[in-house]
Amino acid sequence: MYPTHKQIIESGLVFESNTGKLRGDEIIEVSRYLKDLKGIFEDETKRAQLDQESLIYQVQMYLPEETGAPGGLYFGNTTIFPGKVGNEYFMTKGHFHAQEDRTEYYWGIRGKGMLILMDRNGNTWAEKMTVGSLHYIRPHIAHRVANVGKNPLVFGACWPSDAGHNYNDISKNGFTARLKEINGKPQLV
Ligand code: S6P
Ligand code: ZN
Repeated sequence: MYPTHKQIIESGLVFESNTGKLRGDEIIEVSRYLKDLKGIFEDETKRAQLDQESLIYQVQMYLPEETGAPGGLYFGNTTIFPGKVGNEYFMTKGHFHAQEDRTEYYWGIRGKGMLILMDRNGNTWAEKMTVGSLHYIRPHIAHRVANVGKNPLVFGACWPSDAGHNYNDISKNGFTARLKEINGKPQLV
């Protein structure tokens, strides 16, 4: 309902700063299980052998504008559970934005992660994600996050309502480097 003049109201939305959880009537939730991540990890044989019903990550989103509307902002969080497929950490699918010049903020809320970034020239690098770290994702940069810790990783996200998602390029070609645990440490190889 649209507010009337001089009315004081509740926002109806809660962002729990310590857990990163969103609460409100219009929050959308998406869960990604191992069965949804075919072709994402290097060792597809290993992925197929593991329990397909394992929950790998969950996303909460608040999408107050119509998809594709210019000028709006979307807000969300992602929780990635700890684990690996072989020596590759559990991670999000990763994407470019469909409108590739659209940018995004990520920030660390809980746990330890790595934001993996790739440009159109095939350079891949990563930013360490920790509680309170802030990450600006520039135009034309593919992004995915891996949990490199022993506890769930939670991070927040804010992106334009006309960004959209291009998952195709990543599912076809992947990133040009993979984040693996080597000698007990995360390394891009
Ligand atoms: C949307 C934003 C996040 C991701 C989420 C899951 O632009 O980057 O909300 O959607 O972290 O990752 P993915 O790659 O499966 O969409
Ligand atoms: Zn994005």
